[in-house]
Amino acid sequence: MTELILALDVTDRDRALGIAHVCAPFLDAIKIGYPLVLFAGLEIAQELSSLGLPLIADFKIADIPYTNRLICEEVFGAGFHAVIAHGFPGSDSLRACVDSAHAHDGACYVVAEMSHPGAVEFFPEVADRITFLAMEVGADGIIAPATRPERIRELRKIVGNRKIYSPGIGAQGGDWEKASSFADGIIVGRTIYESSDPAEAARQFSCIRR
Ligand code: OMP
Repeated sequence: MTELILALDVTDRDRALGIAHVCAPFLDAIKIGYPLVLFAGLEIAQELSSLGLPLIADFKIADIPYTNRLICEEVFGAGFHAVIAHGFPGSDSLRACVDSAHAHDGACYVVAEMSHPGAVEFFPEVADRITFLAMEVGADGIIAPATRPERIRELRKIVGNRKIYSPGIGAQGGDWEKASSFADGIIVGRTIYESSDPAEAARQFSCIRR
């Protein structure tokens, strides 16, 4: 079964809560990033906690180890269950995120390669190294692009049984079928939350992914 993760990049607290509630039965996790947290605060994690779903904080953390640790402590203290971090700042920075996540019984996922068109300018050259680093420091998995499913397949060789979550389905042009044959989970935002019926859109993903 491929997991379905809702990217809740909605900049209105009440709308975000409403969409999360109606979609929840079809989801395996909710990913929340700057767009929603900047509007609604980290408290949004507590407000979503009654859904009983893992909450992934997508801050693409990319700082020095000390600052990374401070960020992670705030995020896990607020009730999130996982963080997404960048690997390019290096092993010490990434290890700070992984160690903080594991100290809270949480998870850390590392951006190996991004999904947007501009990602081809830098990422393909470093994606393998970032993925090896993620495995070396004990990260729980990586983020890899649904827009380039052949890259997910390649990175799988490094990741083994650890998780690959894949964004870029729908609005960015990625195909769910190809991505879900190589990834453990798909991350879907606009195709669900901009739908006239978000619950039905989530339900459809939840059917086709099994
Ligand atoms: P939609 O394009 O609306 O489905 O949203 C995709 C979600 O995945 C957004 O929250 C992005 O920030 C996130 N994302 C990417 O789109 N591409 C990446 O390479 C990495 C991420 C991510 O780390 O989640």
